[in-house]
Amino acid sequence: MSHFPNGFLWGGATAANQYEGGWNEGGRGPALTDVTTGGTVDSPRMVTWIDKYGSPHASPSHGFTLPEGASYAVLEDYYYPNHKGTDFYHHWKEDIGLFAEMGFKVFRMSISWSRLFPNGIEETPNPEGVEFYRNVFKELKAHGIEPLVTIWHFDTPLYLEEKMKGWNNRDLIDLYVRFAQTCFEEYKGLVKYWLTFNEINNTIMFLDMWGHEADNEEFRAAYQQLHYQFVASAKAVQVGHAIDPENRIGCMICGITFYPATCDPKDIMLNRHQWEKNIFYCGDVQCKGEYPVFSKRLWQEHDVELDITDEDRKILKEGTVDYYTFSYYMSNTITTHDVEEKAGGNNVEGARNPYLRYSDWGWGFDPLGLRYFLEVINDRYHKPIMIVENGLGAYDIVEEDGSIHDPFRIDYYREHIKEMDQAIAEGVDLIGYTTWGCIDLVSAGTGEMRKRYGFIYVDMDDKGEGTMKRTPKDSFYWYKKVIASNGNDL
Ligand code: P53
Repeated sequence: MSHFPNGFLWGGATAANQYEGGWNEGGRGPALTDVTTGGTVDSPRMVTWIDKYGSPHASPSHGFTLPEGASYAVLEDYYYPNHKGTDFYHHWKEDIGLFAEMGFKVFRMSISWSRLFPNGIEETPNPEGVEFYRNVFKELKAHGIEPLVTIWHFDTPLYLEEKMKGWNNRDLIDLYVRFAQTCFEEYKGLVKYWLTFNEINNTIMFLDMWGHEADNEEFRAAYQQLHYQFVASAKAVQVGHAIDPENRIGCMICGITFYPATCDPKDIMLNRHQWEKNIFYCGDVQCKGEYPVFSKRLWQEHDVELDITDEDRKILKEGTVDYYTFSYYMSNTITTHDVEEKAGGNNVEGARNPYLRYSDWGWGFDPLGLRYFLEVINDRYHKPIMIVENGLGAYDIVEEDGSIHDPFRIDYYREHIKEMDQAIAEGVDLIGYTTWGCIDLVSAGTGEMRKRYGFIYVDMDDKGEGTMKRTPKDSFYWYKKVIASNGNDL
């Protein structure tokens, strides 16, 4: 018998910027993801813009800052995969029907900020946008599916990025809170589970990657942006609870399990500090309501002097989250020694782990690492936990008869679910599981379509061509069985 409790929230996860499309329909304004091109595993996504003399440019999106006087632009010679996503905007009824067929108890999605507030600064929301999500939530409810809504998933309105310096600006706090408050008010009674910021720790964790060495100034900016997001998140928690005490509002951390490559004490220490910087720093503030002691060391490393007020500290204290959620795809192995073989892959650091298999995008298959992460987080916070992303990005082949066989994906899930089961048996308070990209969508890291995660195939390629037809893969029927048996039939 499995150990999944009755009422365990099985489901799938998506994000507006990668799935919804309809980027210029229904009164929606643009977001940064709408001026970001597609890339591949080894060529970066680009941000497109025009300088003050009107000349067009494309720059690697990672670590990009818009020069003075320049503006973001959609340029003719480029393709922007997020414009269409996989078109949830026009397929939501059909897609929700398919999720219901799999037996989903919960569906994770995000609300596009610029669909409700096209420039982010409006006093009142765009009614067409408000209505779109209301219909979606009603449809989910009609199928007995609980919506789990991410308020911010990588898509700050472009206007705020361009004209207000994005999250470098303290004013973003109030604009975000207005957006969040609108969501809580409009969808009261329809949505109960909320997440304030997707993978909030990426700001620090990925700063120093892809051959980019961030300097102190960038680290200072990143810690400051994070602080404003923490305050915005904590305020949103308070507002959300005041509007409806039934609301359950969580944090969302990019969960990577870090291992030391050797038993050299220097590696052990580096690994501990890696967990603190990349994983605990954000979780501690959002779950415990104050900066952990080790923050001092992290700030000193980069001469950070935080703009933080007494009022901020009070808000953080009074706006702790109700539950902890995280994404989990892989572990990383790190060391102070020269690395013989690098892990490679996008969004991956450190050494290749000889005990693991790797995906085509270089992500290490490590189900036990998921249990490790669950145990650590359960011990640290004593709050309910949800895994809100997990999955395997892989190439799918459509057979001549139109079927898609994805045994590798089924294996991936089976092994991770076994470890979840074991964690629950040990007492970990795991309440839900939403697999990433339960229907194929655009990759965040590379902008590709061919990196597919779905139980449902979408006919759409990297150039944006295809019919958008939805087809269940073998994993669709497998996951349906898993849910129906509450994790017994794997
Ligand atoms: P893609 C890096 C490492 C782990 C998770 O990623 C990450 C990232 C950022 O790319 O992001 C989350 O699409 C994120 C989703 C994203 C998913 O992981 O690059 O919350 O938006 O799609 C998978 O394969």
